[in-house]
Formats: sequence, structure tokens, C-alpha cells
Amino acid sequence: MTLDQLIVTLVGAIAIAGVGAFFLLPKGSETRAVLGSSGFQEAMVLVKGGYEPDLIVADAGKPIRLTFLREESGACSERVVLADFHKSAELPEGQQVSIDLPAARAGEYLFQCGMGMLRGKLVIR
Ligand SMILES: [Cu+2]
Repeated sequence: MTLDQLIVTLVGAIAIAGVGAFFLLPKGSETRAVLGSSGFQEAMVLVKGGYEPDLIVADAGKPIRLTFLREESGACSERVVLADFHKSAELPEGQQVSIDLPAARAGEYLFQCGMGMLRGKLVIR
């Protein structure tokens, strides 16, 4: 095999692997909350037809601040509810709304719209 052929083969293999990964990996995106100077592990969530990201990973034992930015006007997403933390908030269109959560134990905690149609998950490890 010449170098050119090798390169073409490798590029093809990578492209095929990429397509495979696209279909095989779970949908949605995972984001790690980042510890800020505030002492909170912080993450931004875009609300637009769903939550983006819809999977946020944070560490146990440190408080968490989720900041939602809603970029749509549909009634469905106007409220976000974190039932496990007994918290909810109105999300006015175009405004950042932060929800502070106390340090929590490892586990999976859902956040969802008022009707439970849009869902996201906070995974604490
Ligand atoms: Cu809804």
C-alpha cells in the first residue's frame, strides 16, 4: 500500500467510525459542571425545544448552580422543576435564571418542565 492509499484508507475508516458512533452513542450531550470562584459547581443549560445539555455531571459534596437560559416562548418550558431538591423556577424568555442546589449525595436527579415533557438529568458522582 502506498502512503496515499494508506491515508485514504485511514480517513475512510475514521469517517465510518464517526458515523457509527453518531448512531450508537446515546443522544444528548453530557456536560461537567465546573467549579467556579463562587464555590459552586456551575453549568449553563439552554432551554430550546429541550434542555441542552440534558445530562450534567457534578461531584458529590459541593453545591451546584444551574443557570438556565430559555430561548423560546412556548408555555411548555416556562417552568423548570427539580423535584428532588424541592426547587422550581420561572424561566422568562431571554433571561438567565440561576438555581442553587445544596451539596448532594451521589445519585441521579431529574430536572424537567412543569408538565414533565422536557427532561434533563443531573448526575452527581
Ligand atoms: Cu412542558
